[in-house]
Amino acid sequence: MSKRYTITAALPYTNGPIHIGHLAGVYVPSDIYARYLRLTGNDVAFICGSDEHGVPITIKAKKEGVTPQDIVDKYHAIIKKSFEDFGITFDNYSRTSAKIHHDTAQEFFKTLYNKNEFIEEVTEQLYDAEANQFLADRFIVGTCPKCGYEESYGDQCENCGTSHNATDLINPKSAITGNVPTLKETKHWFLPLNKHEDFLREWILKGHKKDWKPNVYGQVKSWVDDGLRPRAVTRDLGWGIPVPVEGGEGKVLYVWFDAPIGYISATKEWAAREGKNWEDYWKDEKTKLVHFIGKDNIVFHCIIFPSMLKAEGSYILPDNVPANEFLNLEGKKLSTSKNWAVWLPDYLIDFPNQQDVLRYALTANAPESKDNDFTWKDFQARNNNELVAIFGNFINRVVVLTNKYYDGVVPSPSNYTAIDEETLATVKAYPAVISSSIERYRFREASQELMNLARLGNKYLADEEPWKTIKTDEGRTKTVMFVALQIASALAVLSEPFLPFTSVKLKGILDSNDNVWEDISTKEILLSASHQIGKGELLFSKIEDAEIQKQLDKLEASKKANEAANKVVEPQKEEIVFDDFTKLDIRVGTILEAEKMPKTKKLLVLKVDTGIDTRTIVSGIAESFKPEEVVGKRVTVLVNLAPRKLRGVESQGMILMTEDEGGNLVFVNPDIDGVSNGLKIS
Ligand code: B3M
Ligand code: ZN
Repeated sequence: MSKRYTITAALPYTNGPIHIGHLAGVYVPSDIYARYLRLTGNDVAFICGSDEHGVPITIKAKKEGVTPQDIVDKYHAIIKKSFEDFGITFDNYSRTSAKIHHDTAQEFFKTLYNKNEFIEEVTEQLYDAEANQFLADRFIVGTCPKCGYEESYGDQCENCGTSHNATDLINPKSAITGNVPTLKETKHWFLPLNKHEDFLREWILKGHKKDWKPNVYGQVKSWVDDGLRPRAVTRDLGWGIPVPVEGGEGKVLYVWFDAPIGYISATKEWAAREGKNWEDYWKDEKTKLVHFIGKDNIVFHCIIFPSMLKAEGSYILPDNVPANEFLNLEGKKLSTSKNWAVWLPDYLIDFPNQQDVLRYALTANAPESKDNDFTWKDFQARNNNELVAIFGNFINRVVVLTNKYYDGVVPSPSNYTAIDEETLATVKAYPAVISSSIERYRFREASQELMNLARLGNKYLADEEPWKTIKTDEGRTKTVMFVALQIASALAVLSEPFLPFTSVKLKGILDSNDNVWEDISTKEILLSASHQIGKGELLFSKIEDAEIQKQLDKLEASKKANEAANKVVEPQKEEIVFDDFTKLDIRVGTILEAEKMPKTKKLLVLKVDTGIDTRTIVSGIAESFKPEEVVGKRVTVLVNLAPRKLRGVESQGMILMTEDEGGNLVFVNPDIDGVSNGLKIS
């Protein structure tokens, strides 16, 4: 039954390009969903746009010495192009700097204002006197009151996801000057979330019944159970949408107030263009609203935005919010600022026309229920072992053999064997299997089912061996090739949500664009006898080790560059006089023996030849070195340090250590030819 869907994908901040984490978490799954729903005959508005307000953009602009408008113009264009390049089929990709959005957001604010849905209050807010600016959101960092993370932002802790007020932070510091902020009075409008607690509780419980993901449900429930408080929805900032009511001069809407309204403005813009009624997509109870987001956006989409919509009164609420967890890259958190990422424009330079490979690798390994790791090795394996060896190989064999045996004309089958019947029946069952996974937002599972269909095709050919029967049984060969061509046709249609570029190519190769999703299970024949197919072309090609190594090298280089840029060199200690230095007696030595100090984690007991004597030194290096690793090492020893007892063992000196680039302990190593133990370092 055809239904109306409004599908939104989180509006990316326009302070940088987008990377594989964004694609895996939000844009590929939402695109699979939207494509699938369109293919199955539904009325879909798939909505996104650039989030162009908020502090990160002003920070980036400051850093680059340009205006915030320059920043958003630049990245809006780059991001929009990436989405087009990767086949993300938004019906509208708008931007929050658009007039229609400013108008819509201001109108929304005014409606709530007129309905007395806000609390208007003069409160003390954090202020940076030197920068002459109020500090909110990312302009302020401090310790999260909930989890203790020391670099929490003013509005949200990136570590535990909690959303809080800037004044809740412990030890707050200005991100602009590093100063400890002062407090200064200012008027703001607050959305009293506490007032919506009962509604949220009931709605979320209802949501749970409808199978929200446990991670989403759990987070939301715990926030509501903790008790909600009023949240300021305006800010003292120069960049954003002006507050449209009296007393709002010089203030703007909080970015998280305006951004979700961006979904509505973008729908309006699209509807006007397409001659549709936008209200059908936002105000009709029969419409299903689904928000695709990453897990750090859950509170905004499941608590704040629904409270806003509820307070406004005329909108529907989300039916589901299938938030994903995070994708890591080679074992480490993706990070824009640390340049630990695979940027989409860069990917396409190194892997031109291979969008589907990335879409597939990210889907097959999507962080649906827990954080997951993207590794280049896995990417290579997904391509070589699945796309090339299974999907591509099957299609290639079918097309090559059809061209070879029948000049590309689909042969007529004769009687089906039980295997043929069973195979065709299995093909017919696939749309329902894949649909069921997609409708439960299990895109990984769905992608694996698609691959299973290609596997079925491969197995069928391997079992029936048309390349053998061609010599003995023409009729049988025709039947087998006919069945195989039906499987290829099914793949051309069912692959579309996941591998859209491949699907188009495959339909071109088969010269058939006639089938829709449900045809695969209802039609007896998908590709008729005597239909002429086209010439083959390879759908996928093998990715060599060298290409993967190049990507790993790139990451390594970016890690090094980042470490160099962020090296915090400790400030120099207090000045000393020469006599102070000459008091230190530092010698070259060799470790002769080493053993762990019993019942400790950190300590090794070393016997060291100092050139003067052989003595015992207790050193706190056991977490970095095994005893056998250090025996024979040349070391630098402070020999005239007053002896000290550690766990009952007298330590007679100290081995000098430092850290390498990765933060690992290393010896200050005097291993220079011709230098013998006991030599003084001066
Ligand atoms: N721009 C946050 C983000 O990119 C934010 C999403 C807005 S969705 C309305 O993570
Ligand atoms: Zn926290």
